[in-house]
Formats: sequence, structure tokens, C-alpha cells
Amino acid sequence: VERYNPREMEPKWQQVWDDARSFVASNDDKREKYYVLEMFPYPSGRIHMGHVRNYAMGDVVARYHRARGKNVLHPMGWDAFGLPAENAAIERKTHPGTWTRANIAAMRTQLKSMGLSLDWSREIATCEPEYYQHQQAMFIDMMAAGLVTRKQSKVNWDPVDMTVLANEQVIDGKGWRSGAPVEQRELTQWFFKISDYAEDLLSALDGLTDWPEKVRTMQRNWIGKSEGLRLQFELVASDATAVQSLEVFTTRPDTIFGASFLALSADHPLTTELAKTNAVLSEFVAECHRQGTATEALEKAEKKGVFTGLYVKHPVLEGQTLPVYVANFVLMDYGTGAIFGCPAHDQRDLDFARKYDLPVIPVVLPNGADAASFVIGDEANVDAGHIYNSGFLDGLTVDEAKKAVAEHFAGRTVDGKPQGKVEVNYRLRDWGVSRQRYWGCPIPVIHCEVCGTLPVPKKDLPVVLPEDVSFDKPGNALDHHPTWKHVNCPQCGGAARRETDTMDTFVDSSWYFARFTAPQAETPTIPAVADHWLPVDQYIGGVEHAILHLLYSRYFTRAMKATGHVGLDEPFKGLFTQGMVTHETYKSETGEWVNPTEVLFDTNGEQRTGRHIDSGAPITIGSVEKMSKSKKNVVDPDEIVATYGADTARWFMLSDSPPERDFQWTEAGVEGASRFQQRVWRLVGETISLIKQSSDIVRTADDEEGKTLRKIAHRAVHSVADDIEGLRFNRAVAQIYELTNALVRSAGIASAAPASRLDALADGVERLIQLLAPMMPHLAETCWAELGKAGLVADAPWPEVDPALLVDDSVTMPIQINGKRRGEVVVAKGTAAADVEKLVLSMDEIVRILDGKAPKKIVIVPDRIVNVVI
Ligand code: ANZ
Ligand code: ZN
Repeated sequence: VERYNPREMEPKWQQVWDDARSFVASNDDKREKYYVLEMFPYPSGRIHMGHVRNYAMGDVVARYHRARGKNVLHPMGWDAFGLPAENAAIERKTHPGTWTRANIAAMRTQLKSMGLSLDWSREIATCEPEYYQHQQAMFIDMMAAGLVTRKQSKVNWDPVDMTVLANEQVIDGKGWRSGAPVEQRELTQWFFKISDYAEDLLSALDGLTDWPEKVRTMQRNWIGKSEGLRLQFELVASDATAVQSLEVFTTRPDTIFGASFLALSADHPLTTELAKTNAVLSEFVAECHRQGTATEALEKAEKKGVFTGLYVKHPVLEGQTLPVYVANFVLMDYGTGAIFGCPAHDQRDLDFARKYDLPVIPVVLPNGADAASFVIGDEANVDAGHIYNSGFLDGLTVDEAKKAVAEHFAGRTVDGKPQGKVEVNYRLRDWGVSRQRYWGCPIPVIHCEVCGTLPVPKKDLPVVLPEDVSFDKPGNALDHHPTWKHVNCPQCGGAARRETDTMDTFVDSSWYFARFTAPQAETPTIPAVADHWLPVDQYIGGVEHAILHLLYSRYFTRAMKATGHVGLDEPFKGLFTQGMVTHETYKSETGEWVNPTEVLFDTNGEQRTGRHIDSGAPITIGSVEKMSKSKKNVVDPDEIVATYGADTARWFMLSDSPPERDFQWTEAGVEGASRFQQRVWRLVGETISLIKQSSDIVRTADDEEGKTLRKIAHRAVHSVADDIEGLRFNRAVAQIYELTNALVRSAGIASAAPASRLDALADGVERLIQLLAPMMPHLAETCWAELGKAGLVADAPWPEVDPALLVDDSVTMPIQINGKRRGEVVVAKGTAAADVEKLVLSMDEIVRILDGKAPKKIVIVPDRIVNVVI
């Protein structure tokens, strides 16, 4: 048989599917719907192996459910706005749009070469007005519904990129792209009031049972609900201020007897007041501002503070006072911007107390610990236990004490306010969506000095980005544009100014899955159509989006519901987060990273060494790392497709390690996948020639061999379906390998009794091709045609399974000849030794080994093993 040639067959089938519109989904199809979606790519220029893995998985799911008779929606688009386009424009002196659209074209070609069953008729790019005008319309609807607000807010300002950064874009106090130290600035920003939905977003997580628990936990922590107490502390009268009380928020009122100080945020109103006359304090406030508000930075920074000179009365210890500090780890926009510190039971408070020599009073005794000998060292004790050193709380559990303290303070007042008030707090902040960048969706708002801030009338949408922009000056090119922002006020007609902020690109990706349901509609969605397709049944993507993208999408879907664009809350029913693609790393003698294609390997026993392909210089083989340009350990999908074909790349990607784990790309692995492809091809060829040779033979019922093969095939169909539904692709692959082995063995012996075996073989091979079709679709299509089957395997229904054949009533018995394993035989459970003997002696392999001689002895342990001595 000729070798299978993927380079020839893959483009051919891609064209056939395209012409047949095989993967175009109809909005009015009566069959059950199935919506599978992979997170759409950012058009950076080229697809990488992470994309290949992501899309290969999604494609298996899509093709499988199509075979299962469902109306499958599997679309693709581009997350096309964002900073890299602007940076590229500056570097290459092109327009961000030119760069982005060229990248999209290149990546589309790459994706098409993978043979993905995508409905390209629904393709969208978020940078096109056809898309973002609807986002602008929804922004206006959200303004009208009170979901949007504009407020002054402290922002992380990147002085190099000249833009606001989200907290998670600040790493170690530096901008994630520029690496420049981030500054704090007060800016008026647009916000989506996501915090109004905090409780709903939290409680609905319980219903998302098809999501990884890990992701749900991350979202819970991000929303960060805490139940606590607002506590009033009475200030000891002072000349420095007229303020008489301070309010703190605590989640640990049970530790009140362990309090040793109060701390205010640098932005607390009292701090601001005191700093006016206190130079040390005002310098410290400035230092806090330089430090930033990113959670990560705060946690790492040394805990520091300044004593204000003020004291408060201890609320439960008559006659005692607590000093009031300003501390860098207290945030203004959480709780009340003030805390009481209990060093024994909070790590930050402990670090602070050690630095400023404040008392450390343990009040929670861990279960099993001894009160006399228990001490706090460098680690605060945050474990459960019983309260002690605490007057009326002694002996209570932490939870009991929390209640008791709340009750104790409930009836009292300080400074005319209730001394204690139970309160629920969320860590989730409102979503700041303003970005001072050009390449984003313009916020559709006009500022008029007379009428105020007004939405752009819908009839004037879209607010299109101007084409003629220059990036000579840093900052927002929209703001620098000579004419764009000047506009007449829609209300009074006077001179007004457009909003020049654009939306965070996370907004673009918060509803694209809904747009795919009606991508050409003149409204953002056609609600009935969106509600038909949504939720996405299976969403697949990287775990790096576990928090923001998924939370924003969940919020935005709620906002779309509130404004009548969809009728549901949760956009993604099933979520799967795949692991990363990794590769060995290589370094030259001079310590430079070397790409895998430049390395040749020598193996000497266990030892594997590398040398440079051109110079022969030794190369050090390093650790396995996530593929990254900086370490040069990337493998280019294009090269793999050109060398081995898309099916091989897909098969290898699916074959190894559970899909949620990291996947190590190896040259040996892809070679193995390629050999498997040829093996299937040969099997199909042999089967066809067997069928041809025996066309005049009258077929009879299956013999034992045939029966066994049928069972193996039916079982494979059953388990592969099960594994694909459970997204255990590596196990599905293993099942297919096993079936292939059985079929190859069977083909080798089928000629011995074609009348009673060929049917089972042919049927098994046909099933194999169908099982392969979601994973190696081009090879499957080629084999399907070769086998003379009508139509496309892409359209063929998933093979039926005969439940009777799934019952496990057979056993595999190894055959040993002179103590060496030489084969195996599958028989019905409990088959008598004499019958097994007959079967074994009739097997082709055994006949060949015996070479006409009779065996000296045969020992058979029923259901276990066959021993032949010759
Ligand atoms: C006293 C106390 C004693 C606290 C103790 C903790 C342990 P979660 O649970 O994350 O909501 N806190 C309150 N407001 C703060 C702010 N604006 N900036 C920084 N820290 C603040 O955290 C609530 C706890 O974090 C509160 O409970 C408070 O410290 C601190 F053994 O009060 B606790
Ligand atoms: Zn006006």
C-alpha cells in the first residue's frame, strides 16, 4: 500500500467540508442544540501550540456531538482590541487596524489548516464597528438601567504606557507590560457596578456543577464575602482633631480582648486631616501612594505605620486605651478603611506589632494546646479553638464568641451611633472599564458643559474610531486627535466633547459568545435566538481566565438580562480548563536559549545529550517549561502541520496526559502519532484487499475470533463515547489504540477463515474510522471513502452499540510457549480446558511456531493461562 499523504489529503477534505457547508449551524433546526466554544484568540500574529491543544479538544467535542445527531454550534472569532496592536503600530509605523487584520488573516489560514469543524460564516472580530456598535448600544442600555456609574477613583497609572492598569496587571508594583513602577492617580472613570451582583455571582456558583471546583473556589475567594461587625471606638479627647469616634470593620470580633492598636488607611479622612499639620505623617501617606493598591504588592510589602498621637478607649477593658496608627496595609475601599489589630491572631498585625513593640495577647487557644505554655512566635495563630484571656468570652468557641460580642455591643452606643453593627462585606470591587487608549471600543458618551454627561443617541451609533491617528505622542491617540472629540451636544446643540476613554477589552470578551448566536443581527442579540443557543454547553480555555474573564462574562450576561438582550444568568454550563503545553529547554555553551529544531540528540544508554545541528557544539538539555518565546522552546504549529499533517498534531495533543494537566510536546511523541496514522491506513488497505479477494465466498456466522472482535469493537465505541463526554481524551485515544491492535491482529489471521471472520473485521474497521473521525478527521474521511462508504464520515451518525456485546463474559488468557509469552487468546469465561486447547492449536501464530510438530505438553488453567511446552 502507498503511504498515506496528509499534505495531499488534508487540504482536499477541508475544501470538501467547506463546499458542503458541513459545519454551518442553522438557527432553526429542530434537533437538540449543542454549543461548544473555545476561548477566542487574541490575534497576536500566529497561533501557538496552546491554541492547537485548545481547539483540538473543542473540535473533538463538536464532531462527536454532531455525530450524536445534535445541532452543533462551533464558532470562531477574534478578541481583536488591545494594547499590543498599538505598540506594534508604534514600532512598525502601521495602523493598529492594519496590523490586527493582517494577523487575523494569517491566523485564520493557520486554523483552517487544522481542519477544525468551525462555522466560519459566524466569524466576528471585536475591533470591527459591526461588533462594537452593539457593545456601545448595550453600554447605553446599561446606563439607563443604572448599571453604570462614573466616579473618582484611585487608579494604578502606568507612566510609560500612559494608561490605567487593573490591579492584576500590576506585578510587584510594576506595569505588566512596561515594567515601569506604577503610580497612584485620582481619575474620573467609568465603572460597571458589578459589586451590586456580588451575592448573586457568589451564590450562583453552587449551581455551576459542570465547572472545575478549583475555578469555583477561585471565584469565591475573589468575590470574598465576609461577615463581620462594624465597631465604634471612642477617641480619647485630643487637640489634634474634633473627631470623637472611629469606626472599624472586623471579621474577628471574638478577638477583641486581644486588640493592641487601631490602624487607619493612608486615605482615611482622619489621616488626611492629621497629615495637614503632621509632616512625618504626610510623608508616609505619600510613600503609601507610591506603593500602589495591588493586592499582591500589599501582601509582599513590609508592614509599616506611623503613630498619630491619638488613643481610643478599649471597648471591653475599662480604663485601658489603644494607640491609633496609620498603616500601609489598610485599604480605604474595604470595610471602613480602619481596623483594630490583634497581633496574636492575624499575621499582618503580628508583623506590625513586632516592628513597633506592641503587645501580643493570645485570646484563642488552639484545641489541645496548654494555656500556660502556649506562646505566639513569628506566626500568628489563625486556627480554631477556644477563647481565653477574654473575660465574659472565656471558654466559648470562635463562632460562639463572635455572636456573643455582636450581642454585647448591639444595645450600646458611642458618639450617638450603635457601637456594634453586623455587616456583610465583599472584596469584589466595581469593574473599572475606562482605558485611556485608542485601540478599544469608544465609550458612547458626550460631555456638555451645560447638559452634563449624556449617552450618544442610539441613532448616532456607532461611534467609530477615527482612522487617521498618529502615535507620535505617548498616551491616548483619541485624545490627541485634532477633530474627533469635538461634537455637538445631542440635547442643547452646543459645542460638546466626546468621551475619549475606550472600554477595557474584557468587555469585548464578555458577550461575544452571545453575539455568535446571531452575528449579523441589527441588535446586539436576537433574544429568542440567544436563549435558544445559550448557555454554552461546553466552554474550553486556559485556567489563566478562571477569575476575570469568566466573572465578567457572568456579570455581563446578568446585565444583558436586565436590559432585555438575553433571558438567562449563566453563560457557560460546562467549563473545562486545559493545561499548558510544555517542552524541554536547551542552552548553548554560552548560555543562550536554543530552539528545539536546532538540536540533534545522541543517546547513550540512559544518557541523552544534545549538539548543535550546524556547529556540533554541545547543547545542555534543561528542564521542561511552558513553551515561551523568551526560552525559545516553542514548536511552530505550521511546521508540524507541514511535516506531519494536522491529524498527527491533533492526535498527539489528545493522546497524552489528562487534558487538565500540562502537556509535554516531544519529537518522539509526534513521530509515534505519525506512525499510528500510517498503521491505520495500512489496516484499511489490508481489510479492503481481504474483502476483494473473498468476494465470492459465502459468508457464515462469526466464529470465536469474529465474535470476540465484535465485542472489542462495540466496547470501544461505548467507552470512547463515554470518555469524550467526560473530556478524558487521552483515555479515548488509548481505547482506540487497543481496538486498532485487535483489528491489526485479526486482519493478519482473517484470511485463514474469511467466511466467518471478515464481516466482523470489516465492521470493526468501519467503527474504528468513526471513532477516529473526531480526532483525525482527514484520515478518517480518506479511509471512509476508500472503504466505499457513502457520504462523509463527518456527517455519519455515531455507531450503534449492541448492549449484549458489552456484557463482560470473556477473558484474555496469555499463551506461554516454553515459559515465554507468545500471544493471547480471548475466550468465553469458564471455557473448558479442552476447548481452549483446540482453539489455541488452531491459531495461526501457534501453528507457525509449532511448524507441524505436536507440542510435548499443554497445561491450561481455565480463565487464567495457557502453557505450551515444545
Ligand atoms: C480584627 C481582627 C483580628 C481581624 C484577627 C482579623 C484577625 P476578610 O476576612 O478578608 O474580610 N480589615 C478590615 N478592613 C480592612 C482594610 N480596609 N484593609 C485591610 N485590612 C482590613 O478580612 C477582614 C479582616 O481584615 C478584618 O478583621 C480586619 O482585621 C482586616 F485576629 O479585625 B480583623
Ligand atoms: Zn448640552
